[in-house]
Order: sequence, then C-alpha cells, then structure tokens
Amino acid sequence: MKTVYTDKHHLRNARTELAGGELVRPFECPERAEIIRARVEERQLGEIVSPGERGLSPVLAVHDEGYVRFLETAWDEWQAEGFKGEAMVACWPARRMTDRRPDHIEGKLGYYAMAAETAISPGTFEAARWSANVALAAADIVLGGERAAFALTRPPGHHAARDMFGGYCFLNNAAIAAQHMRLSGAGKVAILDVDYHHGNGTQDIFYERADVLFASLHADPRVAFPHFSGYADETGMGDGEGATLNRPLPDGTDWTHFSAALADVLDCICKTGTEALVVSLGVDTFERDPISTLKLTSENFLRLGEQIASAGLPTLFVMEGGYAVAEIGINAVNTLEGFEQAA
Ligand code: 5XA
Ligand code: ZN
Repeated sequence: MKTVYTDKHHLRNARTELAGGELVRPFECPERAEIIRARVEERQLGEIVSPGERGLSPVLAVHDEGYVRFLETAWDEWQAEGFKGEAMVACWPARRMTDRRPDHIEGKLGYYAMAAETAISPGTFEAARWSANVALAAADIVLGGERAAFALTRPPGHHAARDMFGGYCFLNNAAIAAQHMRLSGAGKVAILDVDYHHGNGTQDIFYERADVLFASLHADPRVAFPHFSGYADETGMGDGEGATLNRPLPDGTDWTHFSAALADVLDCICKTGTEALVVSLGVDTFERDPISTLKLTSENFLRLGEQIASAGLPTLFVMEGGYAVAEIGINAVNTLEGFEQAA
C-alpha cells in the first residue's frame, strides 16, 4: 500500500493546548507523523510518495469560504493585536446570543471555534492545506485503481466542520477526499470513522446528503469530547436521513464489543451500494492512549484492518488521532497491514 506524506506537517507546531485547565504542550505534535512514517518504512508497507499542490478549490468544495479566509489570516490578525501567546478562543456565541460574525480577531475565533483547546499558531493554515493535499493525492491513488492508500495526514481533520475548527482540526481531510472521489466519478462514498472521538465535522458536512454515508464508532459523548454530537439518534436530515450512523461506545470498551459494532456498521455500508470507502483512522482507541478510555490493544489494530478489508471496497485511510506516541506507528501500521493481509 502506498503512503502519501509531506514534511510540511512540521509547519503545525503549536506550543500550547488548553488541557485540564493548564496550558500544556499539544498532544497533537509533529513526532506523531514522523513515528508513523518511520514504521511504514520499517515494515516496508510500500512506496512513500509526496503530494502535489492542489490549490483551494477542493477545500472550498466542502468548507465555507469565509471560514477558510479566516484560517488563512487568523495568525496575522492575532499578531497585529500584539497578543503574546498563540491564538486561542476566549468567548463563543452561546445560547440566545447573536450569530453575527464580529470584525475583531477575538470575536472571529469565537465565531469559528467548536472547542478551546486548539490554538492557531504560525504555519497552521499552510500545514492544514498540505494535510488536505496529502488526502487528495491518496484519494487519487485509489481512484487510479489501487485497492487502498494511506494518507498520513497531520494536522488531523474530522472535527473540522463546514465552518468550524477545534479538536486539533482545521480542514476536514477525509471530507475533502470523499467529495473529491464523488466529483471524480465514485457513485456513493462511505466514511467510516474509527477514531475514539466522534467526527462531528465530517457528520456536519454530509448530514443532509445521501451520496456520502457517515458511520462512526466513538466514545459516548455524554462522557467524551466533543460532547455535543455523536449521539445514536443523530441519523441525518432531509436527503441525508438515514445516511449518518452513530454508535457511541461505553468507557472501557474492548475489541469484542468494538468489533461487533464495527460489523454492524460495515454491514450497513455494504448494503447501501457504496463504491469507495474512506476510513478516518484514529488510533486513540488504544488502551494506553493518554486522553482516551477505550481498550484496544496493538494486536487488535491488525484485526481492525482485516475487518475493514472484509467490506471488499477500494479504501482510503486518512490519519486522525492517536496520542500514545511511542505506539502510534505500530497501531496505525498494524491496521494497514491487517487490511493488506486480508485484502
Ligand atoms: O479525534 N480527536 C482528537 O483526538 C482530539 C480530541 C481533543 C480533545 N480535547
Ligand atoms: Zn480522537
């Protein structure tokens, strides 16, 4: 399986994350991608290729233009105010407040943020753009006839909604790739999100569409981020009614239960005439992940890959979360090797 990777991800190297009331070094750090890339090489998974520049049009096919322009200029606007730290949200349009977009950067951050932990730092927008380019290049490998490809995306994307950032995400790489696949001729695309956290952004983007199914296994939002989406009764709207499948899982869920829920959603995906599968591959379901509570072992990730392969679909893997840095390469690449062995 080919991997698409670029060292441009280093442009995203924020100093601060708000976690537990403290400003800490972000869990989502550059070493993550480097360790995965090293493991891809060590296991000789396949060729590692660089993405090309695709411009903003595939990004604007799923994201709001005002939002993208905000991401592009946010750091400069923040700096122009003379603020010393990184650009972090301090206030939001909460219940019964206006939905207007303010002019000041502090207001714009609130308007476009879905969470406070994620700071915008210099280079963030460029890194996010290149992460989307990685996903698009990997999508083209699958569109070109290969059974699977791995987009080693960083920063991740699945919390980024049409016009919102947060949860370490700015541009929704999986959604951008899925939309690109649709526009390139794939009749129906499914996005399977196996990250520990609900992919609220991906759900938001396709919630009213029947042509891109979104299925997610994730920790129960009553006790896990992003808290305000990912409940089982969120099933899509309008044309998209029934094309969103959420399977919240209790704290401590192990492979037996995870795999049963996965079998259920894969069955639904296969019954809907899906022609291509995009997997939002988070490995923060790992038992020793520092911010998560599921209980998958490194060996279970091999089984995860095998089970995904059983759907028999052209498959694009797009990297999302996973913060047990020492094991992130093993867990991500185990999934890909499990897939290859079963495909
Ligand atoms: O999949 N999403 C993540 O791993 C980010 C979670 C951020 C929690 N504050
Ligand atoms: Zn996650």
